[in-house]
Amino acid sequence: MENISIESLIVKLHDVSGVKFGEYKLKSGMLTPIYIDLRVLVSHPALMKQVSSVLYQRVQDEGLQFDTLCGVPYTALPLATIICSTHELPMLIRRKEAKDYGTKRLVEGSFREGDICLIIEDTVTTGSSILETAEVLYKEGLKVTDAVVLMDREQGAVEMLASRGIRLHSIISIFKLLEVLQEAERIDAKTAQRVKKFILDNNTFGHKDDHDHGNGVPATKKACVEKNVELSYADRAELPNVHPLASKLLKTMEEKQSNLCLSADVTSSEELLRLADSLGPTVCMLKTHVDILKDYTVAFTQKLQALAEKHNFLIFEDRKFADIGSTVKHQYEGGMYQISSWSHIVNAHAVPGPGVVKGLSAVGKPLGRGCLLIAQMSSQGSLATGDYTQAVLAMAEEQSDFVIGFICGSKITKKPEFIHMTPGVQMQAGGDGLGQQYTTPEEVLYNKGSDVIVVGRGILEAPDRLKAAESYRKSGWEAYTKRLGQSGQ
Ligand code: 5BU
Repeated sequence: MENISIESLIVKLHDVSGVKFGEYKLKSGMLTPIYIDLRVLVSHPALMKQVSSVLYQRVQDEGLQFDTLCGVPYTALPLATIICSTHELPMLIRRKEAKDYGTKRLVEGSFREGDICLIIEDTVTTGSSILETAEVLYKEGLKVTDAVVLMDREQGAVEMLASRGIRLHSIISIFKLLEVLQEAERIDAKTAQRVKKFILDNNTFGHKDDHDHGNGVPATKKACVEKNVELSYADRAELPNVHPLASKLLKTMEEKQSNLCLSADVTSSEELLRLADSLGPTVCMLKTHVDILKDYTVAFTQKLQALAEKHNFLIFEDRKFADIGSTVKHQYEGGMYQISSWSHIVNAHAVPGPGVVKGLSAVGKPLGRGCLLIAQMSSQGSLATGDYTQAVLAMAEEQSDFVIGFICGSKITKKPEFIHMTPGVQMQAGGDGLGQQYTTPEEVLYNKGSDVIVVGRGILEAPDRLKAAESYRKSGWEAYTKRLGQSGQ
């Protein structure tokens, strides 16, 4: 099969006006600066074939299991037909209206009770059209576990569908689309920025189109989704798209009632181990800078791992990888520190481009490790702002099988699978004279919507470290519960 690059596909979709920029009115009456309408595809058979082929490729890459396949009417109907015809798969057709004569079936085709039906869609905004189709299928006794979509406008569909038990696999994110079209000089930076802002401002779980479908989802969770209410750490841990390591972290946070990560910036390994043992019970994560230790040994990492087991916290080596993929692979796996062998989480700068994540992922993914991308920094004059932060977000979304979240000052995405971690935290706002800027736990967790506070000197320089850690844990937890309470949980 011809190998189709997503980049060339995006440009072709723009060529045929499947994607347009300007000012358009949505069904809801809202004005949007981007309009995606893939109905035109039927007039471009070669492109239609390519779209069907990337959709099917995704189905295969994900190893999705299903008995039959259904396209959301009408645009995705011919796409599903091509896929099914090419690969000889049984298909179902969902009627939009039941015929008022004859059998009055809403779903045409043969199937058995309990069959799994995979949904194919061209574009999603909030996910309501996929849900509508799924509900018609449920009524016929079919099951829906997954949906594959070409274009995701990223306005809450993943979360909304996840809360109803459907995993959404999207091929082109809107941020990727903008990046490619800007690169191809189809749109200017201003247009890209305007669209990004629109998307971020409108990325909500709740939407006018998402009415009550009453499919047996617990009332509270449904209400959360529809009223744009935050999910708890425990709920997020159960989301179908969540990375196993992020899920483990979220569960640990809930269990230990701690969203505190200790930044154990000490230079003696013995002191670090003592800290890990005494403060371990109060933290969900312990962050290291292994290269500041004056006496590193392999035995140290073994002891640290044992303490992480004993006190149930994750280890995060704050290595900030920032080289080409091939080099970071070696830095992560080899050298004297062999970071991948003992650290659950590492972080990386996005400066080199997606290759840095690919390189790290090649080593870490098979080991079940995860990575945080540095989307913003706490230091004064940081260059990681604005468009850069948005590009980091897009990069994370592209490789969410390894990127579990971000280092950032505030929440940068509403996708609940991603973890937001914020350093530069002390009880009193201020700085350290070397550029570090401090914000309080309350500000970070309640106002800025981050998930984890990273505290170093606020604890390390306190007269009683355990007491200080406990007070950061408590104040972090209170800020989080206040935020949940505020949003109606
Ligand atoms: P502090 O003592 O709480 O200021 O330590 C903060 C830690 O977080 C320290 O290890 C930094 O290297 C780390 N850090 C940070 O402060 N700001 C950032 O943007 C990033 C990491 Br990324």
